[in-house]
Amino acid sequence: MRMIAMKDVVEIAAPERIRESSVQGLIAQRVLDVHFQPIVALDGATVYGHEALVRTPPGCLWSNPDALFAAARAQEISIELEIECVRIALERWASRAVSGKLFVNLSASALLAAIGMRGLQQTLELIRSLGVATASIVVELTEHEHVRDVEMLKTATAVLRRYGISMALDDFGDGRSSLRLWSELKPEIVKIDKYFTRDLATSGDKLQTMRALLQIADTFGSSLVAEGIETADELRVVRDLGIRFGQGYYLGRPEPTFSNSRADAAVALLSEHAEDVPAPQLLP
Ligand SMILES: [Ca+2]
Repeated sequence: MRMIAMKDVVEIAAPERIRESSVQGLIAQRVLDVHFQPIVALDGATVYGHEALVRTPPGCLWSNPDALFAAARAQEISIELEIECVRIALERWASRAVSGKLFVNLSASALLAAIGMRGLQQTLELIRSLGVATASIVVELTEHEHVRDVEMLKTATAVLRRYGISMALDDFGDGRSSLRLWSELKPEIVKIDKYFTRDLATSGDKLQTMRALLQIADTFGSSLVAEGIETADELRVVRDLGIRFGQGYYLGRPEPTFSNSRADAAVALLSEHAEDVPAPQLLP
């Protein structure tokens, strides 16, 4: 007898859910899912971790995460949605027994809410019950340009670190700079916005910006992730600059499973010796 998988139940039920117009309803029905995109260590072409990215069910009113989060903001339920996404990510991660780091996204507001007394204990209990090591979790701080209370965020970061959880600044350079936050939080990781990766091979300005960011990272003890790597040229330049980690379609798309799905071409490129790669247009 064939067992009915949860996936089948969700698909059968989908026609009912396309009429769901409340984000709260989606959360209550537990129909949201996450996909995982690899973050690759560029020195050895190994998968360092995966970022969990929320996905809506087939036929949902909001077909992509941006639309879902816009609706959540309009319905004043953003924080609940963010925390639900972390819960789903932890459950999926634990059920697949993957090695490496799990990157989850949280805004400062959601993080502070989750750190609130009951919230943190509930989250820690969930992590413990799932058998996930807290040291494998990296919180990507989103929308950090809106942070007003840096001191409170520093306290929250200290609490997370006490449990072995690392911090990352997400999408750095998108919008107003959060350089002060970088200097105060000293996150283990800073993810550089894809704007700076795009056409990096042919943009002297972006190249100099990346070099400056590497110096800042060195000062504050952070490692960089170059986001949005989509071409061999971008990967080659990012690697040659000495940026430690990369993420983007060229290295692997978000997938429902963990396939260590780096493109063969990317692995081959990363295996080359840097000195063998001519890149004369990059020289100052
Ligand atoms: Ca992110």
